[in-house]
Amino acid sequence: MTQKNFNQPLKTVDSALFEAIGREHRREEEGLELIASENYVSQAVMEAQGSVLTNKYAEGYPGKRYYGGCQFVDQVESLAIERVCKIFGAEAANVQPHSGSQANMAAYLALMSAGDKFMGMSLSEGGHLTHGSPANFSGKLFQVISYGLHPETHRLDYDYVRTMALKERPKVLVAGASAYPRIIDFKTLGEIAQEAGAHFVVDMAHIAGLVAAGLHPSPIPYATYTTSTTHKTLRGPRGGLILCTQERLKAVNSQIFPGIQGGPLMHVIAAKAVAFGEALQPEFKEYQKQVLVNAKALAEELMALGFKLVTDGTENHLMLVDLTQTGDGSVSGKDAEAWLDLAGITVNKNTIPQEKRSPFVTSGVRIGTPALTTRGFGASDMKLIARWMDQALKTKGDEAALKKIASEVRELCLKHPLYPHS
Ligand code: DSN
Repeated sequence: MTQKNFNQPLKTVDSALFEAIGREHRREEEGLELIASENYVSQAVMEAQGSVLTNKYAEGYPGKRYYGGCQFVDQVESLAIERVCKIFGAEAANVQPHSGSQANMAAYLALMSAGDKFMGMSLSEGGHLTHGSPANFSGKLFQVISYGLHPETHRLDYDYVRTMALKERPKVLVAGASAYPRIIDFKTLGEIAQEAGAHFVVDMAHIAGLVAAGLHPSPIPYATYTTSTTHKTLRGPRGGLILCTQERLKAVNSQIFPGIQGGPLMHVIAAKAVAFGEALQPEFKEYQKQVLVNAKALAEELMALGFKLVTDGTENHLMLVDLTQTGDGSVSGKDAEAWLDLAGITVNKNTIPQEKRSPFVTSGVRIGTPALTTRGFGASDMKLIARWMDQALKTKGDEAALKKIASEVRELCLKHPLYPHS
């Protein structure tokens, strides 16, 4: 070996790194993870991601690579493609996107040129950066028409989307959200796109696991391209994917490679294949059902305690608290996030419809149940968690009171161990 310690474990060769990872491990074990876009992967997914596949260059696609020695990574990528197509009933897939953003970029570039017009949900009303935010490539490269929520119901305003689409005639209509607690009617949006002569692109990142389990309507029959991340409700490694018909595959494949990416992360693709295999098991459906049961239980208890939720509830894995109408209305999303963090409860501050504060402060928090459900928490735990959240916000940041909640949180969490300690 040319490198000293080549075969030694991290623990013995790099204690600074080992300890930082250990601290994160402890944080994950001892706290309540309620960030709606996060989840915990299985040991098998982690094992695949930590495998020798990280060593391999494999530019190209299975059977058509620009490097030798790709016979085994071809098997890995083919398995991932086969499994994800089976999960979603899609004809074809690209499993190489390093992230959801890159999946979206490739889908857009397969359908549009710079300067073309598309419609997407605005970030402040629940959309995603890549759905046309001026700070993102999507808002810089294309002309964007944003749509939001109905000003009173705070639900998607399909009539408004139709009116705007027929008036603006975008090349692409993008659907999907990062902070929307209701079912999205992909059929109607697909029909609107068709009426307007636009392609329909769906970013189902948040709800992919629910779609996989048949618990949210699927966009596949309506969308030219369906994109997703793999690490949210789908519970795989951090990454992205694109689904489409066989006919549409070539265009998007060439946008991913050589368009915007070079060598695929084969170790991550292997981990995606493992997660897709897990999503094909009957227990995955049971897991997703429980995600919904838990979200409903948490939402109901929070509302019973006086929390105002945007749209007064949830039909998916997440809810959005409107802090302007909760308690005395003075707590910002930033404060709530910080105080809950001290109590061992991790959420993220989030804008609410018609937000008046800046995105760094906000008037809301977004809460989701995928991670805790993976850990085996049930509806009665959700009630307890809602009460802790209520207590935490009422402390107004009193550190001693928050630490007391954190110790109760820790006690509950230790009853649901995640991974073996290294
Ligand atoms: N940043 C992600 C989320 O938290 O929803 C979206 O990609």
